[in-house]
Amino acid sequence: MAVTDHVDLNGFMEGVKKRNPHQPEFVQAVQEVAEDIFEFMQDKEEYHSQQILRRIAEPDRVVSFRVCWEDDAGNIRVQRGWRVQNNNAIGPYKGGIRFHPSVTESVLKFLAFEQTFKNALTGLPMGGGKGGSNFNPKGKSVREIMRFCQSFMTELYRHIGADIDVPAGDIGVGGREIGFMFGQYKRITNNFTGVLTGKGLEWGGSLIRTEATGYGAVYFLENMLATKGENLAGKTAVISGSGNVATHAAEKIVQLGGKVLTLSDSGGFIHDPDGITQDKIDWVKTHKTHRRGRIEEYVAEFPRASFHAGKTPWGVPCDMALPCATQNELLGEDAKTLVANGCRAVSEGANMPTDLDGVHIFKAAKILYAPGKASNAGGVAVSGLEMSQNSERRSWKEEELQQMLKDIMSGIHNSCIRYGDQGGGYIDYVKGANIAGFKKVADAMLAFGVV
Ligand code: NDP
Ligand code: 2IT
Repeated sequence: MAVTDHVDLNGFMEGVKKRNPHQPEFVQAVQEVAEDIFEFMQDKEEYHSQQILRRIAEPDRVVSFRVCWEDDAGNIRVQRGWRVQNNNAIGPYKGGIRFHPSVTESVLKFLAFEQTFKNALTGLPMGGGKGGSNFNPKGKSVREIMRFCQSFMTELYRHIGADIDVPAGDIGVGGREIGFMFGQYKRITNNFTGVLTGKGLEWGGSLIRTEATGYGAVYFLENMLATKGENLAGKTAVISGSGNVATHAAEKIVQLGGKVLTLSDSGGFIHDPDGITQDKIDWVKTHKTHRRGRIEEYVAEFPRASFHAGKTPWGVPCDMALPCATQNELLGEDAKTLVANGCRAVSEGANMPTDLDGVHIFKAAKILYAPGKASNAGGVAVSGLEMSQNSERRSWKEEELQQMLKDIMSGIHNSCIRYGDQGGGYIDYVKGANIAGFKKVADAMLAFGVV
């Protein structure tokens, strides 16, 4: 017998809370996983005695650094940057970079923890990491963003590498920011290597990386509906967000014959009863990305739509919901409303958009509910394919990549069924994703001994 007896779930979570004070998002993410893993581990002594979950819930390292930059008016600004390297048991650390004023160490630790399971689910050899800064890109000029990215990379470069840690984009970080960061990395190191993903097609990027997260979330939704003998045709969808993930999820739903009713941003949501068609999605993409506009301006362009300031879209009756903005944007009350209104499927494009109450409500209602670590894994999966292409120094064709993305999403769906099938036609996708992701990482860690 080990020196200490096994703690139960409550005892384990008490320890996590004590060791991570004032980090509610991190504690929430660990709790959601631990609820399933403790059940799974009941008869698996080795995972207990080797303290595997305890070790995964303690990042390998958290690097925190100062980022100084000069704004257009000549003021010196000071931001905080981080890289959380959670676990590299199955491959180099891999995960996005987020620039948003809400970024804290807790947010990045939860994201890096989630990423560890998500990346394992893809079947590709990638560990889990996440980085970012509390820098707010809103209202900044392109030159200010460039100076910030360069300063951020001036510290980050020493912690990353194609076989060490490979960052990518996330909220507030798209192709432009990846370009500025890659340029600075190359300038400092003189090394042209696949150290970031989400790169431009001319300089080592992969086709369909931009679309992959949103498309993948819809492929996962399709897989879930197929278990009920259904498809997307004629079904209504409510989507939050209007960034990379939301607009590409909307695009794929429209392509597959569904009708998208809403999009949102931090100012509120728009409801278009006629459906947000491809030309309207194109308008939103240009408006949000290139003009850096607000979603409320949609109603001036498409007057049959309405704007609902300060609100989330979950009260709009729908068949399917796709939260694609940010964490904890869909609360217990929203989950109740969606279920009461007849929503049958939820596919998370964002990371941890549903709070713990909401997760429990979706599970109790036994609807088709996919957690982000399963349904939004298409983005990082194509990032993994970008890494492979960089290593091989070649580029695959679009059709090949599309097929690989579809195959990876249905592989994740199969893993969820394998560990989450509760019988009676109900699949607990949260449990399935947690156990399948955990098992792969845990078994690798067992092989390495106590490190
Ligand atoms: P973008 O920056 O492209 O878009 C983010 C969208 O979410 C914007 O519409 C933004 O509105 C909205 N948003 C951000 N923060 C908040 C907030 N606090 N409250 C309300 N709305 C908010 O980011 P992505 O589309 O890339 O990311 C969206 C989600 O998807 C995130 O959870 C991310 O972690 C996740 N994800 C992204 C992947 C990727 O490949 N990009 C991969 C897997 C997951 P506003 O314009 O007002 O800020
Ligand atoms: O949350 C995520 O999976 C991402 N932001 C994408 C990470 C990646 O490395 O492509």
